[in-house]
Amino acid sequence: MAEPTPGEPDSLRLFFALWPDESTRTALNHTGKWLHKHWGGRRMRADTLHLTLAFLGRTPVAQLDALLASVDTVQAKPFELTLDQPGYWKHNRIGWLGPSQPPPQLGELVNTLNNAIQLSGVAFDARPHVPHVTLLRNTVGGEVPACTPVQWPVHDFVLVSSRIETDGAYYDVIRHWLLA
Ligand code: 2AM
Repeated sequence: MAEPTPGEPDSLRLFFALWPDESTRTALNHTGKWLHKHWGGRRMRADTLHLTLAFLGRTPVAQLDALLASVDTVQAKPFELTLDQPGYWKHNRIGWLGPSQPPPQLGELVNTLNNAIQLSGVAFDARPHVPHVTLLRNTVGGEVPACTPVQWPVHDFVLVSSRIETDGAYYDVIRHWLLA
């Protein structure tokens, strides 16, 4: 089990995500600029763009080894994700891009991951998964414009630790798993 290190936090704010390759990141960022012209708000920094698979929230560092070992058993194949649907949530003023037709492999990956997290003993509130990449915060939304789809070849997923700073969120990728 991981021992707490003096000066290090004893818990981390964690989530699992699809993390874009450079060309997908560039395309997502381009779409973010375009959507910002329509809807305004605050654009997400390009280096933060991702699609959350499972959100754990504050997790004791002492449980990290068990979590990693359990997720090491996840088996899933690479797949192609088409993000073609801009959307807006009024309750949190988020503007996002998602798949109008999520591929079955995405749902299977989320389910397998949820099971692995639960088996690891980490307390976890699995909510229904709505696949989306947040592009804008504090946006007013509006008419949904027709969008050039972003093609995302998904080959891996990652575990991310997030720090909330005054100027936004900063993400550290702790580990990545290949889909094969
Ligand atoms: P959001 O972009 O829609 O806000 C890091 O905060 C990531 O975890 C973001 O993708 C965020 O989604 C997601 N997230 C934050 N809180 C969450 C929660 N309670 N349930 C599910 N996902 C959450």
